[in-house]
Amino acid sequence: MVINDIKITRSIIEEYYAFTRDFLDCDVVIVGGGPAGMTAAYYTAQQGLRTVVLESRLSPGGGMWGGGMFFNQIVFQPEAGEILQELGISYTANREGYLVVPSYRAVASLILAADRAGARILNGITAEDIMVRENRVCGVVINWTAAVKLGMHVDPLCIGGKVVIDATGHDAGIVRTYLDKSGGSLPEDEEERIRTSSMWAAKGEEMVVEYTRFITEGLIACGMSVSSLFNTPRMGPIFGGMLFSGRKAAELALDYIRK
Ligand code: 48F
Repeated sequence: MVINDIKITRSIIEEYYAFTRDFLDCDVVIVGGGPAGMTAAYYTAQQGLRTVVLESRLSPGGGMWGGGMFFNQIVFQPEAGEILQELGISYTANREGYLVVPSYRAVASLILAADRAGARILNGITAEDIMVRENRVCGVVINWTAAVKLGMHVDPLCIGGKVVIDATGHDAGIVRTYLDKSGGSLPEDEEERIRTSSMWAAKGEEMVVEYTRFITEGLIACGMSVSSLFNTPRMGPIFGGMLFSGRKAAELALDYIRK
């Protein structure tokens, strides 16, 4: 074959257009491609929901690349084995009783699982705002991360979804935008909120799943964004809670959409 530069360019543009066109108005928009968002994407896509993951960086994976303090091993509690197997993430059970996976394998396998389930992953794109109709979150406003970072004056586009999942990690950027704009507050009594966010992995892992929930109509928080919003204890470098939270977010989205 004689390689043709123009055909290469046309292939990229046409494929990207085809890749995104049918997902501009989809079932589930997941903002953030870390472990929680990718797990949610796997489960919603696998159930046949049209799912888009928006990731502001070039590489999805979020905080999973770095393991603990750059030691690139990801630790899961044994209860996460069932999800790891379903996602096709092979692991070693170590003598401490934990499941361990090199971070690059964990991230690569998660991305592949979500992709094979049918999720569309759009990287290098930042969700910078939300769309709300009749008190229901129904999509996000997006722009190229490069344009956002350079402060370029470029108008954004948008992606509509029946459910938006905030899986943005510590930022909880989508929920905070919603709270800022609506003047709303989190759906919990003050008393119920945990006031400490210091390290306590067992409690943190439990609470991140318990507090994975709808913040308002059409908007779910999952993963580290839940911990950040509800000040739950830090779980540090254990990741099972992120997978369980992502799976719970997917189940909530499925119930909501099927009602
Ligand atoms: O931070 P991140 O990995 O969140 P997570 O999936 O998992 C948390 C763990 O990695 C770790 C932990 C484990 O115990 O504590 O921290 O909840 O992934 C969040 C992703 O969202 C992207 C960000 O680049 C990262 O990859 N992101 C954040 N804000 C936006 C966004 C945005 N506005 N638009 C698009 N992507």
